[in-house]
Order: sequence, then structure tokens, then C-alpha cells
Amino acid sequence: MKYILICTIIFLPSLFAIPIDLGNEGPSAEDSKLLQVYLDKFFPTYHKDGRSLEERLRQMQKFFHLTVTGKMDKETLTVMKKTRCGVPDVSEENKAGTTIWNKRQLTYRINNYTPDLPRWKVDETIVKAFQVWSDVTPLSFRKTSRPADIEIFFAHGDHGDYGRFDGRGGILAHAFFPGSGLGGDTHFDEAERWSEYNRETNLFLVAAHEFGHALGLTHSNVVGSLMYPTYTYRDPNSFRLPSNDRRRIQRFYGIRK
Ligand SMILES: [Ca+2]
Ligand SMILES: [Ca+2]
Ligand SMILES: [Zn+2]
Ligand SMILES: [Zn+2]
Repeated sequence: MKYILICTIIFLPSLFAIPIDLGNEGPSAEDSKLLQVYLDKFFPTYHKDGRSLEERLRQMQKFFHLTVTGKMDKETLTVMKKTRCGVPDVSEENKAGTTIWNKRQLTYRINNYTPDLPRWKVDETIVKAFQVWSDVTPLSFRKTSRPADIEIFFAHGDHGDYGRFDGRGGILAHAFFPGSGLGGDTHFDEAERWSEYNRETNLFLVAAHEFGHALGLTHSNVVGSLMYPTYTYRDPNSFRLPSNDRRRIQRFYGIRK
């Protein structure tokens, strides 16, 4: 709460100083607000002498390989409106270094189920999503009904961790980096329509991505990587972990022998 307050005070004046370029039509007030909210969420800065909104916009454009204009152009707006993961792309926490699990056998618990899919389908999908990572590392994942390293649930809106879900679209899910308590926990926005196929949001693809965070991976800006922040459908049946993600997770946990 304190953090949100600080951001509002610091960046409100700079909001109006930002040059916005959307052709002849000026930016709508809605788009300016979107930019502010987007950067605070995904490119947060904790310093009181924080960089200007324009600088942070440049950082965002650089991350997504857009033309770095410092202006809110159409290309930028298109990226900002994509459905995506709720974990920040570049933050002080990311830069501070990675935490990884100091054990190789992890437990998970599915605390509730989405009504969008049969229970057994959710169970099966979660197993498959963990396999993406256990196939290439010495990690193993065991389902339990007791308190677990990775607590999984589906939730609407506020659900007790400051990572409020935003209704249908926008943020699809988020997860916490390894650690005790919330560490490793993975939450899905129940406002999405979860699907087994290329309808609405594919649960397998989002779960596999979120478990990457639960294991310590930050976002990657390599287009096509699983840890890319925005959602793209690909066929789960022929899914293979992209080499970029494989190398990154093996740097943490080693190779499966
Ligand atoms: Ca946990
Ligand atoms: Ca959402
Ligand atoms: Zn993510
Ligand atoms: Zn959450």
C-alpha cells in the first residue's frame, strides 16, 4: 500500500510531460492511464529518485524489442494490451539476483479447481506442465494434499497477496519466486476461461510458464521463449521447451542425468 502511494506521488507530474504520438488523434486519457499502470506493474521502480516515466517507457520498449521512442505509439499500445503474466518484467527484485530451491524434490497442492475444465483434466494438465521442467533438470514434483512448496489455486480479484487479478483478459496468472511461505505459489485468474485447446486461455501453456517463475526464472525477452511475458498459443501436444528456457533452468538446477 505504501509503495503504491509513493509511486502515485512521484509519477503523477511526469505523466503529463510524456510525449505521446498516436498520429493525428491524441492519446485518450484511458491510454495514458494504461501506460502508468502498466509500467508500475511490470517495470516497477522502488527508488524515490526514480527515473521519469519516459525513461521507464524506453526501458519497456527496449525489453520488447520495439522502436525505442519514449513515446506511447501504436506499436507500444498493442503490446500493452496483450494478455500476459502478472509477474514484473524488469524490477529491482529481478536485478537483486535469483533465489532457487535448495532441494530437488518439490511438493505441490491444488487447493481448488476451475469450473472451466473437469478436475481430472486440471490434474493432468498440471502434471504435464511440471514435466516440462522435470524432463530437463533433476527436479521432481509430487502432488500432496498437505501444505506444499508450491500452493496452486484459482482466484478472482483480490486474493490476499497484493497481486489483484483484473477480470477477464489482461493478467492471466502469476507466481512467486522460490522461498518459504508464498514462495513458489502459483495463482490463476478464475475470470479467464481456461481451456485444454486453443480456445480462450490454454491452461497448460500458462501453468508451464508460471512454474518457471516458481522455480526461479524471470521473464525472457527472447521471442518464442516460454518465459516471454505475453501469451501466445502453441499446440501443447507438440510442445517442446525452447532452448533458451532450457539453458536458463539448467543453469540453476543442472541437467537431468
Ligand atoms: Ca510456498
Ligand atoms: Ca485477467
Ligand atoms: Zn511470467
Ligand atoms: Zn496471487
